Amino acid sequence: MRHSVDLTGPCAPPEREPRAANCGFARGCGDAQPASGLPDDVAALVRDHPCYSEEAHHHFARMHVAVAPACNIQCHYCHRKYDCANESRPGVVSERLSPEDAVRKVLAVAAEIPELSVVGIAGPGDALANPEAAFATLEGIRRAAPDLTLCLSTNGLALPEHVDRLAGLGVRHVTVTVNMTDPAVGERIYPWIVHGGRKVRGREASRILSDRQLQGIARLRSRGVLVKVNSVVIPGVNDAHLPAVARAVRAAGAFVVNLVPLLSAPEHGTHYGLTGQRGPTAEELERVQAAAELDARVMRHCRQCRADAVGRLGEDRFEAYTLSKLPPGPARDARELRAERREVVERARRIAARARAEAVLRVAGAPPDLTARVAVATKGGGLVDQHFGHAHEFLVYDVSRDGARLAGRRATDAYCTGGEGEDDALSVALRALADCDAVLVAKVGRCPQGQLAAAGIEPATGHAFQPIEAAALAWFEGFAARAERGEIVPRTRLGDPAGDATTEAA
Ligand code: CLF
Ligand code: SF4
Repeated sequence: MRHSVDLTGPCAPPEREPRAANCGFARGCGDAQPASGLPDDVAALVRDHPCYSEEAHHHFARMHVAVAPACNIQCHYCHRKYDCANESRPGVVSERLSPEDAVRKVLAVAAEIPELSVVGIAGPGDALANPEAAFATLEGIRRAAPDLTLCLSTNGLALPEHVDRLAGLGVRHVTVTVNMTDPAVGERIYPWIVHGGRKVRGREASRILSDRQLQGIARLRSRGVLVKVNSVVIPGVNDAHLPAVARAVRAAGAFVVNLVPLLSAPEHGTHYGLTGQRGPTAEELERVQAAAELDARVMRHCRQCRADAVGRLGEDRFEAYTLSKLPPGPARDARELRAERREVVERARRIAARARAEAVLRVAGAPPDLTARVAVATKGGGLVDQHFGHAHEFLVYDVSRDGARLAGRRATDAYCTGGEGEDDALSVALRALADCDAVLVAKVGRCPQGQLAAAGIEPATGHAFQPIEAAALAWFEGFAARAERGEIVPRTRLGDPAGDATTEAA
């Protein structure tokens, strides 16, 4: 069942004129910035960055080098002592690196993963609270592998004084985590900061932090750096406030906003985890994203990476690249290999774009208010090519005659382990996909097939190995035809966001 969505709450989007189907602006007429169709210079900056471009994340990999152990603030959702190889969340890291080791590791990884396009510093503390190590690392990578894009993530407290050096080094992508602009909200997230050599607490701490974050974003923008803002969605603390945060950071010059769910399991040992502060449901997260999207471009494919993550988003290969496992001696220069991989990706992109355009033409006659939600199992590479039982996550797309748009991702446990189906994992997957009309997979076993169908989720293998968006649209073509023949009653129609109708087989 698609859950009903309460759009009357604090995050409800304000009333607005309906948007024309061909309109590229999030707010319809009056918006200052198209949701798509970027200026050429910006398009070039996001094209191969797996976080700044949803499409690029199918093809390109990133790696983080954990050279920044210290932090200058405390967030109630952070506890960096905890480490677990199965854990994927910011701040978690298996080993810390010196700048020299970081450069050595980057070159070793780049020699084996030609789709690597970005190297970032994302902790485990704050990159700019460790400026010597951070800049020595960035400079070393810039010298050794100038074709790799440099990226950095920070809480923003020490950002204003480092903007010029970052820009001078050719860093064009910086993420700032902004969870509030209102200190009354901030004092419930940050117990203290260290500023000017002293510990500051309470609202004053959040006021200083917010001022410096907005100042830093504006300075970065003035130096031509693309700023991504991450905001942690904390129900009952800042969820209602985040649309205002999105407005403020966009006004300061941020390019995209990434709203990520609070992770607060008690075993993580964080203040929120220990005091019972929960994270948002998938539905709550989507509601905040929809409200923020009225004012800013919103990222929906974040995987909340570890500070030592390696590989494409959604795959974690960090264990294969610990220092003790790196090959001895200098790594080979793999620049040519990376250039060849870029050409392969360009060919795949052209094929996917052609398939998408053809599929959009085929669904052009579908009712304008008809929409469906489909989950996709993919190994990466932009194809529907994962077995249902092997999927650890599904990408969820909203599909209509205008195209297929990523709505988010749903993490699950792989149902099939060692050839056996796990009932518990199947229940997790069924819950995760409860609001989907179909799941597109390369293959699916008979048992899960039956249970998916019984839950109102069509298991579809007819689009295996097709590019994702074209596959989703091709499935939608059949869905629209069945709806027209009266064989199904679609549970949602565009303009009926409550989505509380049910799908019924005729
Ligand atoms: Fe890393 Fe962050 Fe750069 Fe990406 S991650 S520093 S912008 S290269 Fe990406 Fe990971 Fe989400 Fe970050 S998926 S947590 S947004
Ligand atoms: Fe942890 Fe990052 Fe917050 Fe510092 S800024 S306390 S490293 S989450």
